[in-house]
Amino acid sequence: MDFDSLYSERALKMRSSEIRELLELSQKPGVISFAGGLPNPNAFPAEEIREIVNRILTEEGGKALQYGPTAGLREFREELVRYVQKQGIEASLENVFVTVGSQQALDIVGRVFIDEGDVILVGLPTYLGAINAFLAYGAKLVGVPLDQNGIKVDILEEKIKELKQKGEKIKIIYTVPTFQNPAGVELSEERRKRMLELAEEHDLLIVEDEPYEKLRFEGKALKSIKSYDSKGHVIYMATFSKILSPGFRLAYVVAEKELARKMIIAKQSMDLCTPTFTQLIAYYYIKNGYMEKHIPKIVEMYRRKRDIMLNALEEYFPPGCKWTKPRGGMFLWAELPKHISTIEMFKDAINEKVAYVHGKAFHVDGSGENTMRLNFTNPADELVEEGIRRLASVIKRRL
Ligand code: PMP
Ligand code: G9A
Repeated sequence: MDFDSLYSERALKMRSSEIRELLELSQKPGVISFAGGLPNPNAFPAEEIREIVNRILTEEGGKALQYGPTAGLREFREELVRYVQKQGIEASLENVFVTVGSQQALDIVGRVFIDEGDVILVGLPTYLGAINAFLAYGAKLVGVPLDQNGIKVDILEEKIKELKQKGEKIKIIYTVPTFQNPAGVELSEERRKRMLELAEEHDLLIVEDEPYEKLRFEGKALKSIKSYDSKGHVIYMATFSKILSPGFRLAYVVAEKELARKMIIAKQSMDLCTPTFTQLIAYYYIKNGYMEKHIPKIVEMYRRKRDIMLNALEEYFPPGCKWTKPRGGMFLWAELPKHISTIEMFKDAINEKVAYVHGKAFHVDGSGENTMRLNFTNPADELVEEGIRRLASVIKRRL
């Protein structure tokens, strides 16, 4: 049977994710993995969750185990409205809906807004899961370089003008403003405002994807682009994966109400509803004030791990390597001398029992072959140092 002839055009555009493929390899015994964006298992608040689950099953089992509304449980959405309002985002119930992780929200964005050839502007580098979700809908992805302050908005503006002149249909600017995945950098306040102005000027949407903004180790919290958005250009999304549990598969979107309605309709045929059980757990977790107390504990743990990684990089990495010094989040980004391919080097790394994600995976223009992403949150403290030591010896052999 020739299965290939049965696939849809869409399926033929789907690409496998290096991160997902690496997950199994990097979880092999003895491998120290800096690959996946995994929280540390000690950051999961199992005790509080046990207490909440017991109470839910005793008092609200009928609701917790039942189907729910596609947009999410009403009480949870109401809590989320209060939660985002505290961050300066103006929202009411009809602006907020719950999704199965922000990965689903990205997929919904593709489904609702993208026709074959529509342009989405993304960072160089950018989050691989977004690249793959958008490509599956036939998006044309155009990269804009980043620096320490995030996407370079002057180049963004040039690209928009250039693409428009060529008659391209630009729809979306996709950004992870705070502690970006993969580079760990932060979009400055000035650039946030400028990006919104550009979206307004050129009738574009901004997809503001913020899994990491609450994982701030130092510096002043910046306002989200959504909080400046009075005209409905910004679709904001945030997830509970990095601050509570990725196994819950819970995230939420804040969008202008017409857009939210359309996105909820798309979601209806994807999953009917987000699991009610985990929504209720997260609802009580926030409502009981656990979240506020939990986040500083994770921040402390992850700050320590970041410092261990930065110190180990200073100590072991050979001259000619550079890396970012993230002020929060879960990743840093390393650049090796130009002639080293982190794709080719990967097999040596696995032989030495250390894993990373090669940087080319995050570049929509095929560049970045001498770069890599390092996650510092998942391994135990002592393994962070040992892993960098192993990686350094692999690099030195390539020099
Ligand atoms: N967006 C970004 C930038 C991410 O880093 C991730 C997870 N690594 C996601 C979306 C998806 O997260 P989830 O589906 O677990 O909410
Ligand atoms: O395991 C995943 O796919 C979620 C993490 C994403 C990442 O590593 O960027």
